[in-house]
Amino acid sequence: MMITETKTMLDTRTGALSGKEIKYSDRKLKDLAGIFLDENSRENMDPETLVYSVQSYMPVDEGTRGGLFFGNTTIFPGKVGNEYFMTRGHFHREFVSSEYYWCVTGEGMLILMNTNREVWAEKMRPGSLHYIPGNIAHRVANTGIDTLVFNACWTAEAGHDYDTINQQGFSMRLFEVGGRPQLVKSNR
Ligand code: S6P
Ligand code: ZN
Repeated sequence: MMITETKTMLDTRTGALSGKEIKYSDRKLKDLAGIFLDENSRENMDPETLVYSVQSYMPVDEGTRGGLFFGNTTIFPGKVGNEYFMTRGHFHREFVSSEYYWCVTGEGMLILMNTNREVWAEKMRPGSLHYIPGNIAHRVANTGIDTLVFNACWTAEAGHDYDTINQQGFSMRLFEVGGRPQLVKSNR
């Protein structure tokens, strides 16, 4: 058997992926219309502000039975109004497809919502491990003053449903209230 080097590397101290198969995407304030509650504040901020960036390693085609994907997400510190910078959030198209998140650096909150629109959250800090059942919507907010980095592993069959969140949002949002993160009821 030949012995080879893997072409893909994960820096376990920083969470960063490297290698030519890694895909990169950036989400700036201009890409996140309708995601934060306070659209006025978002429109008054620099549209080029980077909110989060994602690295993805997808060694098999999307939809491959039994396949696994891996990701690294960096959320920058900041707020739109009083709402922390966060990911768009999504349901998986396949409700049987679960996911792991684990925090590498920074502090934040994993916001979860079931199909009855009940919301809860788990604190993220370096080393915290989060199991996300396949039918639970998930988004992450950076509640700290430094960047929040988390890695993720999900199935190639999962698929992403962003439309439901775009249309209905989460039923609770994470705001800074009196200097602390607090979940607050929201219509969208
Ligand atoms: C994919 C996984 C993550 C997110 C990333 C960005 O299933 O949950 O890699 O894609 O954290 O969040 P979002 O909601 O914009 O895809
Ligand atoms: Zn996911």
